[in-house]
Amino acid sequence: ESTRQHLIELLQENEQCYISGQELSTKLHISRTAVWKHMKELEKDGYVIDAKPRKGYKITSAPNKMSQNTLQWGLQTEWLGKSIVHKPTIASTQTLAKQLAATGAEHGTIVIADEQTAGRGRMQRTWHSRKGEGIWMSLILRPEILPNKAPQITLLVATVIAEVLSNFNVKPLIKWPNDILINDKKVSGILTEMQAEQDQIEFMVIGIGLNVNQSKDMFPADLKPIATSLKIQSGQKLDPIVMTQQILMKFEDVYEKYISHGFDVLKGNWLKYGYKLGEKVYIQTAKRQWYGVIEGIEPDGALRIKNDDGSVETLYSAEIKW
Ligand code: BTX
Repeated sequence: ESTRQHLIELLQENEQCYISGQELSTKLHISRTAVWKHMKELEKDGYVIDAKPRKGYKITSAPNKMSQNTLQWGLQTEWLGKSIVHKPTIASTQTLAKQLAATGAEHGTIVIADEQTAGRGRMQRTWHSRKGEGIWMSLILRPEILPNKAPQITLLVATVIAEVLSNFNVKPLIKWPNDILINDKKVSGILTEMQAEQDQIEFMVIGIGLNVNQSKDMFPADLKPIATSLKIQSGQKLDPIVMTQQILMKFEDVYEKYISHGFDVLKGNWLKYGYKLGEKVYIQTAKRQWYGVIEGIEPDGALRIKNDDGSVETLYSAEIKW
């Protein structure tokens, strides 16, 4: 951990009061002049620092430019986001996160970018992710669950995003398994990838794309009819840093509940946001295609379908025509 990182952490712990140059110097093992120099550097980055003679230093505001430091400033989590890799521009956060995970990145590491030049969706589809318009991030997890339970984590992420969005006066719905819609348009997509052995997950990388501040005309023509942003839907411009922090804090909380109690405790939350519950949809699997009514999800996260002949079946993966 760098001195600067440590300095920011100390200042954050003492957010309400001043911390003396002497104390910082002792804790960081650097001279008081070096402390002062670091403060000047922080100011250059947009931190507003209140320095009082005989009292010390206090940060009064963090810059609103996304960085590892600004994301960690005010992020109240135990393990999620303790390690953050932020890139102004990148091909895909997902690709970098997978590389980092394969070379030992710790559980809870986050890769986030202002812009992706080759953002990906499922099945080689592209994810439009322009500079500063949304949240483009990938979370590295090493859950101690069986690989066949991994899809539950996608559902968990979807409920977390839906819950955070619902704080902004909008009605998000989860289109099973991995999209979040508002007013029938996609505001967020989740991409789950993993590396596993038969009975053990080595790592999962969860990609989250969330449209935050686009206005209608900012989407390319092919996306205009199907995509939306939180700004369009809520009428407010939102701070991607704060939104990211809210998602991470909520995620850590819900993830821990999930790990200790299983998916069943989250089922009710998912059902609050389920898209087209009780409606008939067209379902395609590798073997057949048919119309069925979405009844809900099972305690393990599988989709529960009721067929015309009254029979009920559960699906773990399927393409659905909504
Ligand atoms: P998906 O395959 O379900 O959805 C991809 C489809 O969504 C595209 O084919 C297009 O029709 C539409 N689409 C593309 N961009 C957008 C957008 N910005 N808003 C709304 N609709 C769009 C969903 O895949 C999973 C997407 C995950 C994206 C994250 S971002 C961080 C991480 N890095 C990365 O490369 N991907 C993930």
